[in-house]
Amino acid sequence: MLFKTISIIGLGYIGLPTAAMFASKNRNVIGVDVDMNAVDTINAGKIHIVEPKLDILVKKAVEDGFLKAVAIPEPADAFVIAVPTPFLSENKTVSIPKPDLQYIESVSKSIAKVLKKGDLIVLESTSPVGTTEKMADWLSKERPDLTFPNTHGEESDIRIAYCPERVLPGQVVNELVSNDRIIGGMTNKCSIEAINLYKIFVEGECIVTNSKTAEMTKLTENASRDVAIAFANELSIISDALDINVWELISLANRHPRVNILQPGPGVGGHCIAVDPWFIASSTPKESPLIQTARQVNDSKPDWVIKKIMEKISNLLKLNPNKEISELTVACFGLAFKADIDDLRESPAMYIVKKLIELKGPKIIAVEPNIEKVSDDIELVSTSFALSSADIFILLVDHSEFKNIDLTGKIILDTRGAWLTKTQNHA
Ligand code: SAJ
Repeated sequence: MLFKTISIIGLGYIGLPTAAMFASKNRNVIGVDVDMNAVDTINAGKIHIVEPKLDILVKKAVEDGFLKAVAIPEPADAFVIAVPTPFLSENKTVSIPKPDLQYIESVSKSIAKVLKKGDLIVLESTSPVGTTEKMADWLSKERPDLTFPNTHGEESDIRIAYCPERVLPGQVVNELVSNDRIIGGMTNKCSIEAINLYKIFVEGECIVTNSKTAEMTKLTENASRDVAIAFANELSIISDALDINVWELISLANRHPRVNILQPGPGVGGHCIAVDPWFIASSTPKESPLIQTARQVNDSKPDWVIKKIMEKISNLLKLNPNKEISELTVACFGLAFKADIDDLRESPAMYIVKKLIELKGPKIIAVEPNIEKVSDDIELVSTSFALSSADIFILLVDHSEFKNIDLTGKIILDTRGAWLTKTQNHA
């Protein structure tokens, strides 16, 4: 199959760069999204998300006539699905949140209408194990005139594979090309077609497995990172109790040839690592105590940081008994979920700042160089304003702009290890 026309469903952080990549190889790409703002922006040759180098790729693809965006699926030779898999809305009250597959189900129903014999469908969305098989069931119910791999194996009219995305936000354009790809075809022919599709632009290796193992591989990658970060976060709490500098501790332990501890922080954010481990836990709750505990350790870290900030405030008030708490100002540096991006999804820094504001204690100001406006309740200020007006300084995100700020003699809480020297415990 030559894949003259390729449709990408979902034009977000993964779908849009993938669409632009296929278009850069002179394939006709039809991007589909329900968000009309995204559709109109892309058709104007612009982008609605922040990702380095993507603007140039999309502009060229649209100008050259290889990329267009639409709201309703049109016929194509291959369909790549990159829509979100959030939690079910009732999940805030249950201990193990369950994934919500409604977007994948509704996309399956809408592309079913335009399918023809020989088409390939690839699911890229992070999904619980078994979702690809469910998708094949949804599709075959919609189109009884076509055959699918779940019922007709190698002889099916339609090929289906699960091929997870694994790119790092901020480096998506490079990683899409260079990363290895996991190809989880429902049959061998499905895998061969999926490899043919990705080889249009992927320079990394395409490694074949079945769809369930491919689904689990993606979840395993992010759960493994979550567990590793939880270990670092727990070490930071232990070190604080024992009056040990955790950054020095980790750098010393990492001198061992087989030890590689990650960095503690104020918690784990983003829409991947803070979410995906629950997809394993929700399907195997009894078998996944370590993964669940890691989630809980990382999710509880922002509240621990708030407790530490409150300790700093009460120590300062003890030294200045004539001052009221409302006369103090706390400056929080960084709101994004990690360094040098503008993404606020599941950001522990945002959680901490919002909670501090709710406490109605000291005045809270925030510095966030990558975002112009957040919400009415958060007062964004410049670094120099924060330095001249705050009493306590909290580093929540280690953006490049913050690394060389001179805070000599100030009261600080450094959750990222960028301000404290390797041997300094307190400030
Ligand atoms: N973090 C720490 N300490 C560390 C590393 C990270 O506290 O040592 C925090 C970050 O500050 C952030 C969170 O973890 O809040 C997640 O950041 P990240 O850089 O680890 O990962 P993401 O969410 O940007 O991207 C991850 C990547 N997965 C892995 O590295 C296994 C990426 O390759 C995936 O494609 C992406 O999830 C995804 O889409 O699933």
